[in-house]
Amino acid sequence: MSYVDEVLARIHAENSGEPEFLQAVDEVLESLRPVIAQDENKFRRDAVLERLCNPDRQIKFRVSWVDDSGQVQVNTGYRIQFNNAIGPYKGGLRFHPSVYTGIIKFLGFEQIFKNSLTGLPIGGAKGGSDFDPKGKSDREVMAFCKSFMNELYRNIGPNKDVPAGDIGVGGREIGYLFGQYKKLVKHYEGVLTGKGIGWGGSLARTEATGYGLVYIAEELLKCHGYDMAGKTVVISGSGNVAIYAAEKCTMLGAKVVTVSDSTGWIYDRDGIDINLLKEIKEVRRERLTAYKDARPECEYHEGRGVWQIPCDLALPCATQNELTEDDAKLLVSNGCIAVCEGANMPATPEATKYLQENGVLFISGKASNAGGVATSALEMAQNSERTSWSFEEVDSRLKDIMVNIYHNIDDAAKRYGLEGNYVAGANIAGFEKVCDAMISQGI
Ligand code: NDP
Ligand code: 2IT
Repeated sequence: MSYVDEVLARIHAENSGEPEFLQAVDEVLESLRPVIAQDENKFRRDAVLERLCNPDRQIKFRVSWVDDSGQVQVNTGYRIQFNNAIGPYKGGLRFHPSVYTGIIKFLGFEQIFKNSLTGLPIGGAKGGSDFDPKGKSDREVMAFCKSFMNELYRNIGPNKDVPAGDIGVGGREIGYLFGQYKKLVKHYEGVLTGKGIGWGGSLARTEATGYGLVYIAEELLKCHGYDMAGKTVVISGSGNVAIYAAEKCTMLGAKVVTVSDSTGWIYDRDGIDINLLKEIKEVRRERLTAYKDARPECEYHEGRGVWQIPCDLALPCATQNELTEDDAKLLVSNGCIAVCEGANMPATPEATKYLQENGVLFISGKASNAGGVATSALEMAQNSERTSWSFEEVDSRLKDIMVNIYHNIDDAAKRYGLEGNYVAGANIAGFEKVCDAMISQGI
């Protein structure tokens, strides 16, 4: 049996209740076959793949807090520190009722390769809770965040592990978490990223994941003879990543015609009104039905459905496995040129395969959404220097990073005779740097 197959069998046997984690591992290890085949015995002897697929440590804790009625609520908190071969652990926190060990493991595993692709010194981790911020008052969110940090603080630090936002964790939550960390350790230090601009945050971090996604999409299109201007773009989600992807597409002269949330989706033929979307989602924290109320000429549909709308570029920016093989078929039959993942693992393996086999340019999330964590690393750099850079400075570094990622994954794919397979290119390029560091540092 090949070394890759041995490890896959072992990882599947040991993690059978965690389908999202297994999906992420399968994709990466399949891509690494040609790399491993070059010196299979050495990789096996060093147990490189087993070490990569088993987190350094998993922290799981109880979070008790009091709701507005006086009832005590109990949730579970997680921080999974996967790999720190190239820098301190880094990765977001997700607050969503679907969170369990398998989700955090898949995200932490992806984060190793993504962070490596940024070219910056950050290792891979992820955390979060099954807490659902939806419908909670500000005070309840604060109570939860403070209690969550009462456990998390002992495991993180600016040179150890630096969390940030993800689904359900934005500027408000980072503020409450930071306040409690500071209270507990009595240090003012850059332990979280995505902080407010007045207290250690970086300009352009809020925009970074969405903008970065569009910068890499623009480079991909440019290298294949297309221009962003005039393109029709379909986006899913309406959170941090979706909003700023839509904003940058619009700034570049493309037209974004859809957004979605977990209850429904909007089709706005005239182009999504970004300011209205921000007001509804970032300020009022309302559902997309409020967008329809404000713009009665657009269409609102319950459930899911954005991928049926004809487009040139599709940017899934909501959650894992939200773009299925049937959706991929619709995109292909409507003449879609490219799909770039804003979310983590939004396309199912079958969808990815179908898109690639039918000539759609496809960049996987660990490359295309790396702009968020890259800018988090820039926030860490600014905190270390006790300075802050201008929006233009951060934004131009972000753009350079995304353009570099595109060329690195393109080159890696070509080196292994897989030209145009950016999924394999991203997995290989992300792996090479981490693997070299692990081997250099010994056991
Ligand atoms: P937000 O919480 O800001 O927004 C998430 C959006 O996706 C919301 O519109 C939400 O709808 C929708 N959504 C979430 N879960 C589901 C679900 N199960 N079914 C349908 N819709 C869903 O999160 P972000 O924008 O930050 O994150 C979106 C994706 O991008 C995630 O995959 C995340 O891991 C990834 N990502 C985020 C980065 C960041 O910097 N924030 C960086 C890199 C990747 P609703 O409000 O109704 O739940
Ligand atoms: O998935 C991701 O890369 C993030 N949620 C951002 C992580 C970070 O540390 O900025």
